[in-house]
This record gives sequence, structure tokens and C-alpha cells, in this order.
Amino acid sequence: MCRSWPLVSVLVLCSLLSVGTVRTAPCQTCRTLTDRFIKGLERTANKNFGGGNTAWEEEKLAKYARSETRLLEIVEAVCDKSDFDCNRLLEQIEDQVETWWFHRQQEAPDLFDWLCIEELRLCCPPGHYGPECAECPSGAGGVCGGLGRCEGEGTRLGDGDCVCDPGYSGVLCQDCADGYYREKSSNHTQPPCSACHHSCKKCTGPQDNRCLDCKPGWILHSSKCVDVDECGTELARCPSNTYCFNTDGSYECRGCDQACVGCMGSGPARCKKCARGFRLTGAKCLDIDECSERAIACPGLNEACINEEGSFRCECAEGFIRRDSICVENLPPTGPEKGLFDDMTDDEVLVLQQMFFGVVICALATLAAKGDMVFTAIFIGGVAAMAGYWISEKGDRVLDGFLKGR
Ligand SMILES: [Ca+2]
Ligand SMILES: [Ca+2]
Repeated sequence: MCRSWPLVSVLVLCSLLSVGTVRTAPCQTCRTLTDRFIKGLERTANKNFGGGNTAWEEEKLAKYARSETRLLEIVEAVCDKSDFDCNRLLEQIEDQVETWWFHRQQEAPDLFDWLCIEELRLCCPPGHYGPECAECPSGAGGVCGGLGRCEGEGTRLGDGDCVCDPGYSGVLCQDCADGYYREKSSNHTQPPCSACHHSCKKCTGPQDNRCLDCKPGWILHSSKCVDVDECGTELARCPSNTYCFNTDGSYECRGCDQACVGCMGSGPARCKKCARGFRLTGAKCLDIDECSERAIACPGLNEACINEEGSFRCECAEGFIRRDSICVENLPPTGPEKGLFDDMTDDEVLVLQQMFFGVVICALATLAAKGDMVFTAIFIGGVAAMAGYWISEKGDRVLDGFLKGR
């Protein structure tokens, strides 16, 4: 992937990639890897080197349990072939896995803890986050009050801030978010937060008349939030050739009809001015039929006028096509022009070819003989004859084409 890039960017990109792979989701990769290693342990738990009687088998079994053979069997199945991240990590940590297998298994039986948290420092224990595995903020209900998650929890990443579930806010997710209210509760536990009416920012209940404060675009009126009509006030600023359309809690700027230049609403009856190609007819801006109104809408010869909304166009009449901006009669295409020898048969062509070469050979021989060298002339004539024969054999197609004028 990196190879086809210029060298400098290759180096930068490749180093970024290698750093990136170790930084982005390495804890998850390490977790997957160790999970699959444990599965491999389970899968090979009852295996041995095979054969022998029971006593001998038991001894062999004990040896197999810690053997390199078993380790290899497990490691081979740890990563799927297509899992790039897993295979890359496995390659980097081969030594550590071997160390754990032969020396640390007993004192640190949890491979994930030993490898991913302590050795590689890619993960943190539950409820911890960041490079030093700091404790996540916790409230009565656990991490983030049990109503959110701690950013980066379980990894060496994140800032540990609580990301609260919908409806909750605050450092420990202890408050109701905007648009939510705390339900009343009969017992002592903290009741959950529920959604207000969609117009309320703060409320005491779910109905529209239980609002304490309104969301933007609404105004409080005796505990109800009423939509602000932005279009009726100076609040809305719509671009030219659009009009203001009031909506619940907001407003939209919608495009004017194509018949308008500026408008107060939708359709051709709400235009401020008619657009070019339209004319005020009654209360509406309607299309002008140029074809019937203009004396000569399409002045070209053999042209037909076609009316369109807001304009018209000139097309060639039926049976005519436009060539160099003029409409000409559309005649059926004539066949390709005939070659000089098109009517000849193949035999006639062959005779012509032979005659042609005869002439060429004679000319060559005569030219040579002019130097008073008769033998040379004969020799050159013979060579020319042979060459002519050879060309006529090999170059049949070329000559055929040449003679047929192609
Ligand atoms: Ca509104
Ligand atoms: Ca028109």
C-alpha cells in the first residue's frame, strides 16, 4: 500500500500507520488476541502427544500441557488470516507470549492482565482510563453514576470524562439534561429522567403546559411554549428569490416559483415581479407563448418553434437535421465510396499483381544494364524477380488493399 508513494511521504505515512495501529484500538486487539488464546488453551486441554498406556499417557499429558508444541498449536489459531491488526500485534509480542507460557503462567494466570495491562500497557483494568490507568469518576451508582461511560475506560486512552446516557448530564451524570425532567418517586432511590414536550427546555412533566423554559424558536406563555413566527417579524432573513415559511420552532427559506423574480409565497400568484418569459395575466405570472405571439419566432429555414415554460426553442422541422446551424434535409446515408478496382474479381487482381511485378523487375534490370554490365543486369534482374515473387507472396494483403483502393 505504501510502496507506490513517493519515498518521503511513504516514510511519514508508514511511521504514522505503525504508531496509529499501536495507538488507535490496540487494547481491543490485545483483548481479542488473549481471549482467543484462552479459547485455544481450552481446546487443547485434553490433548497430549498421543499413544501409550494410561500411566505413560498421564506423564506425557503433563509434559504436553507446558510444551512448545501446545503453545504453537494455540498461537497458530489466535488470529484470523485476514485480521491485519491481530497478526501485526502477535508478531510484535511473540517473545512476551513465550515468556508468559514458560515462566509466568503460574504467578500471573490471567494472560490479559499480565500481557495487555502490565507488560504492553495497552489496556487498563475496568473503571480506569488513560496512560496511567487513573480511576474513572464514580458516583453512587458506579462509574459515572451508572448512567454513562467513562471516556477511554479500560484502555490507555481517553480523558476520563463521563459520556452520559441520553437524558442525563453533569460530571457524574447526576442531572437531567435539557429537555428532560426528574420523575417523582415514592421510594428513596433517585428516579430517572424523562423527556419533556419537544418545545420545552426545562419542565416539570411531559405535557406541553408543564414547561419552565423553552427551546430556541419558542416563547413561554403561561407554562406553554408557543412557536415564534419568525416570518412575521424581522427575525427571518431569507436570500433573494426565496420566501419565508414559518415552521414549529423554526422557519425555512423556500425557493420562489420559476415565474417570479422575488415572491411572498409559493406559486406564480405570489410573485413580486414576473420573470423573463412570463407575463402577469390576472393575478398570476404565466408563460408567454412566443411561438404564437411573435411574427417570426424561428427565422431559420425549415425550423419549427416549440414553446417552453419561460422560453421557447427552435428545432429543425421533421425530416430535417441541423448541420452547421442550418436545417438540411435528412437523406439516408450513402454507402462508402468505391475503390478503383472494387468491381474486379480476385483472379483479375492476381493477374494485375503479376503484371505489376513484371514491370518492376524489367525496369530494375534495364537500369542495371545501362552500366554496360550485362551479367550484373541479369543478376539484379533475377534478384528483383525473386524479391518481387517474395513480396507478392508475403505482401498479398497489403497489395490487395492497395489495388482495391483501401
Ligand atoms: Ca417558527
Ligand atoms: Ca414560453
